[in-house]
Amino acid sequence: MNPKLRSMTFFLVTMGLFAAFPLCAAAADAPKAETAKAAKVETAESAEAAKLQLAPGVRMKLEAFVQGPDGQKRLASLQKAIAKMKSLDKSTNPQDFRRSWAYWANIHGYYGAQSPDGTVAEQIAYLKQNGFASYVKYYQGIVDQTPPDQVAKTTWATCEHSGGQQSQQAPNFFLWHRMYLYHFEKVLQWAAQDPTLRLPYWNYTDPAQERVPAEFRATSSVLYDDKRNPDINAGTKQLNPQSTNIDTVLKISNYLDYEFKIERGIHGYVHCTVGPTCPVAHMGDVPVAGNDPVFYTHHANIDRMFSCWEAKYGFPSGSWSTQQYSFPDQNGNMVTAPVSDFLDTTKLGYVYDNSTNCSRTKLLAQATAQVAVKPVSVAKVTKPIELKTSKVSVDIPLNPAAHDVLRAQNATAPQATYLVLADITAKKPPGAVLDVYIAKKSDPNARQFVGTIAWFHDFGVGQHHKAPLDKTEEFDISAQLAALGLDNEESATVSIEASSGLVPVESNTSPVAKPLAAEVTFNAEAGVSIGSIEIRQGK
Ligand SMILES: [Cu+2]
Repeated sequence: MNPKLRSMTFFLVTMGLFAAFPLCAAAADAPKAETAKAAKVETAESAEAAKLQLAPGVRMKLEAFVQGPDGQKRLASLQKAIAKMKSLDKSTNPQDFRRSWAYWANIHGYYGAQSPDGTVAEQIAYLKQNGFASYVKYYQGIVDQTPPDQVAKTTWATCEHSGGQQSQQAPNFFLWHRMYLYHFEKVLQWAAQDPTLRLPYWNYTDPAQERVPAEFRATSSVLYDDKRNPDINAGTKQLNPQSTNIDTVLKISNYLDYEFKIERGIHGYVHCTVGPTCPVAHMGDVPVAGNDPVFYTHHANIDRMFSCWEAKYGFPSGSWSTQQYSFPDQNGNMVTAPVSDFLDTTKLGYVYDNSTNCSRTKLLAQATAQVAVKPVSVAKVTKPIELKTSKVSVDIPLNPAAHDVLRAQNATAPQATYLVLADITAKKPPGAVLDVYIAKKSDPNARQFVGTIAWFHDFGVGQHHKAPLDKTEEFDISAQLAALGLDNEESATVSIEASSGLVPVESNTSPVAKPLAAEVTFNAEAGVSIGSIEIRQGK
């Protein structure tokens, strides 16, 4: 539409809205009818909204979402919405483009000349230079994006992930993503013409739900994405149920601490293992992760973990809560709001089917306020540990004083004991996550799983201008120590093993996942180094 015609139409529409006298120009009839129609839709929508406000919609676990005849309707609605959004990917109509699949992925991140993360060509060159040439094929079909207008310039590539050591550097990981999903869900509802549609969540914190849900693995489905680990798409591999256990993290009452642990832990782990690896498209590479439909079910579960924390500890507060973010709404208009508007999901019209019983065991019941006692170093190895091969074991000597602390720990458990891996660096992406185990030196086979270190957001061409990687991982090992009983041992053995992060599907019943060294593509050139390993009581 040329500018003259546009202002003419605007004038006529305005007249249609506000003029008390009838318009005589025949040309005015069309816009007037449009306006009336729009008003009608508005009314219907607000009536619907009022109804929904009384009873917030429920975001369900995927296995319940698809259950029974109603479930098939919900699934059809979700598929219809995504198909509709994808059909708008190349729309030149700004309003429709803002409701497209590509646009919403771009809000999370994108490649292009104007992107802070660089171009597709730059990322491909980065992969080739870093031993990841075999993964270049995953970038087939991914093209540079250009923000067409100011709304896109404001909203694209705005996702909040912490870029450094301190959680304070990105205190709005949870809330940015909650806003993102909120508006995304509104667009889904518009696209499916179904105001009851709510995002399902991938319930992988339940050990029975570690596979990518079947609906997302059906190759003919709009929910399918071929840019995932092939084994996970084939359904032969699944997430490691030990890496998705958030029980100890749920005990953290400090909000920013909890957010940081979830983000760097389970959130990054799921990204890198669905991967196909980090930093590779889609899920493993921040700038393009939002292109995979499973992204939104993953983040719905992360948002639920935020709700789990809120249900236990109340709404968090802090100076970060005035931070504002902008998103397009379902009509394509940009809306800006502070994150404090998004603390209570019932006010947003949704709740989770489970946000009060989030742990596998009843550990939450023990989450009493921790006594502030000075942290005690139980044992420490300060010589840097280099991962020149995919596996390394380190002995941590335990002296009599250490035994005393461990015995006292077992007796009264005043506070948790942690395994702290400090100053973890790598020059290149390792291509594998690291699984950490602890055992008695005298009985290495009876080892206990400690946790997983993933590299989401740590590598990729966009990371060039960021500070060098240096992270510290801290795992609560109180339960593992209780199981092992180290209080008479000369030393503990900590093993660090490169892993795909996935386990065979049939291992569901096995308590200790077997390592998958054979299938790991560990980049030995990555120069992974761990500055020190410490067993520490308290923090
Ligand atoms: Cu994410």
